Amino acid sequence: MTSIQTAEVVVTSPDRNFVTLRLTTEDGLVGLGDATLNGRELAVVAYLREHVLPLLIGRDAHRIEDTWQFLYRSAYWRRGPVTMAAIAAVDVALWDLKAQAAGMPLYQLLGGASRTGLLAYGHASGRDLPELFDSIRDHLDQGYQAIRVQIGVPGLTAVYGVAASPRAGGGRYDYEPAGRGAYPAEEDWDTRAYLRHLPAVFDAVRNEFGPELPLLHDAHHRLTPIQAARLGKALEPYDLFWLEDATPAENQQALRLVRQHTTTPLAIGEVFNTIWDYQELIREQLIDYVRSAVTHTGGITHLRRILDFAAQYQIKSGIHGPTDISPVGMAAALHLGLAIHNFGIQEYMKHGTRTDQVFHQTFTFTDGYLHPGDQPGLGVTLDTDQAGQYPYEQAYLPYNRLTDGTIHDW
Ligand code: EZ4
Ligand code: CO
Repeated sequence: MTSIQTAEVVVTSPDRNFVTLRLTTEDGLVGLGDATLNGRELAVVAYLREHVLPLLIGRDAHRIEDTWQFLYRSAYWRRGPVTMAAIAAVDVALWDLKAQAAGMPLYQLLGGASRTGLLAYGHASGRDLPELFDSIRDHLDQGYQAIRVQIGVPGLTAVYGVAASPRAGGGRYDYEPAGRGAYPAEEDWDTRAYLRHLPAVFDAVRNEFGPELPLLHDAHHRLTPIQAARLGKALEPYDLFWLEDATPAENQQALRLVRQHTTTPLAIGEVFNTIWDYQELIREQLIDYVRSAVTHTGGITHLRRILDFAAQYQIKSGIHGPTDISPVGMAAALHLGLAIHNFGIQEYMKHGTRTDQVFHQTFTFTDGYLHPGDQPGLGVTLDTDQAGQYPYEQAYLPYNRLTDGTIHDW
């Protein structure tokens, strides 16, 4: 038995807000877990500080499964992003500790490497085609070998995933950080305009960059099932790696209709948080990729369970990895992705330089492939002095209105 000695939550905002759980054991090891829930960060902080951390002191750090079940079942109130992000942080910190105690990189405890590296995709975007092409070239120059494509829609002023200015610091398209301020930014949306525009964009991208480059697209929950079916069908000639979040999937049966109409591969799940959210999607093979983050889905223990279930149906991983996943959450995704058999692709955006000063990482990105590195544990350390220099800042995700003013999914 190795007991947990201290448990604390560190909130820091170097380039955006991050919530990190930091556990220490009696033998002096430090384990980290990511608990960042974009735009609702302090809810998870309170859940951890008020309800979870007091339960951890004195527990055996090596009983990961038992601790997971204890936190999930003893709360009585199950599931939900806040609960599952809090459990995820504890779970990942315990895996970090166990792997450090074993003197091995975490992926070794998950079964060892199933591949040499993890294919990553980056986010290219532009307000129009010339900007988009520049962004794709910029990503190819950085080594990316798979690219998500998002573009402005004529007549709309702001569209999800499209950089407001073509080039932010260091070649990073910095549209992701939630807008800092006391009220969310408003964006506009017109589904018919989007559906008219997008196939021509993919036609142009294929003509410019050829047939081989894996291309992805995120519809960000905006379409009805019949609209999603139409888009998937229209994009078939352009051989997408996946179409993501074509329609909101609280209603899992809605995907049956989309599936019947298109062979474009489908990815879903970044807003999901348990295996139950995927039950019909996986069992009926309605999707091709699981988008859950380690950070939002109960940690390595629970996401592995989902991915093992998915493997029985030839469904692969596409673990969520935007910049609102901290380097701790990203490292956890990389160890898991390296170990499982049904790895698909890993989303990866570089964090800003201040974030890299707060979180020291050992994972690498070389020629389009990520690797978690071979340090014992997760391979990420938190510089608490640096973290202390960037206090929490209130920030909200944007929201969306149709042209007649109706609030829409964003
Ligand atoms: O908008 O993580 O595929 N990636 C995404 C992300 C989400 C943000 C929300 O916090 O859709 O960029
Ligand atoms: Co997405």
